[in-house]
Amino acid sequence: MDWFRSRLGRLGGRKTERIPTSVPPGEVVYAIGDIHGRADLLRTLLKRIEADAAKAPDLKLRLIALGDYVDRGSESNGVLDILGGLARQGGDAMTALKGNHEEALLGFLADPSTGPAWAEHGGRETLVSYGVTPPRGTGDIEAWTGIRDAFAKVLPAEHLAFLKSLQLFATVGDYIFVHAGLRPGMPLDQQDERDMLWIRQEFLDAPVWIDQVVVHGHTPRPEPEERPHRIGVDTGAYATGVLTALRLEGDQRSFIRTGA
Ligand SMILES: [Mn+2]
Repeated sequence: MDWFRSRLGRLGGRKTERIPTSVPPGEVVYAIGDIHGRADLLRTLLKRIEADAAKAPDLKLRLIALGDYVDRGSESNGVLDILGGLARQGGDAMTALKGNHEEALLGFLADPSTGPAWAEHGGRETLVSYGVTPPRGTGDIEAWTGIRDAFAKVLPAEHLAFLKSLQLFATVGDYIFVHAGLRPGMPLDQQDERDMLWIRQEFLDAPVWIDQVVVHGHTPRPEPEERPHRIGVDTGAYATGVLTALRLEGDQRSFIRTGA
């Protein structure tokens, strides 16, 4: 892929400079990183966001959740309750994006043969949070069909409606919000859903190729990661206890987080 990289380098040309980026005047945006079943941290972070927003009551508030709400942590049920409620109340003030783990949950509802793989990547904890006990080991397809049916029965209609409402990306001012990232070298309208939910290194290491900055989750880091073309907000909440939100106002950026 050397030809591709060198071409991107020519297109980019601004490897270290920060692109001038801002959100529209009069708005404050909070973009929340990967929650992964940590309803406790989400509640704490939302309180901190509420306190921060109260300092500037005239600004129009926008919340953007960057996906991966479920799996791994023990309270996926609780997380979908909170976010679904915000989405129903919030109108255009609340944007919830789709992560690869929401895709996996919806995939399991459609096709129970995906159960063992999903369970192994954190879906087991999601099922348990809804009171459904998955088979030991991989189990057989009949067992997983039974689990799918049991899960579909207990999953609240509001949770399912929320999961089906998730967007792939959002733009505000000079920022693009997406769960995993974008395929380097491609304009936004030619991006593929699979890349937006799954891409890692090719995006993370890419030079600048568009005039916007991508705000994303998906790849956990000990600290939020600010690069010329992207800002990574996933601080591995389910394992670290640190859930992070990026705050944007005018051309200013800062971070709000749980934990120390
Ligand atoms: Mn992810």
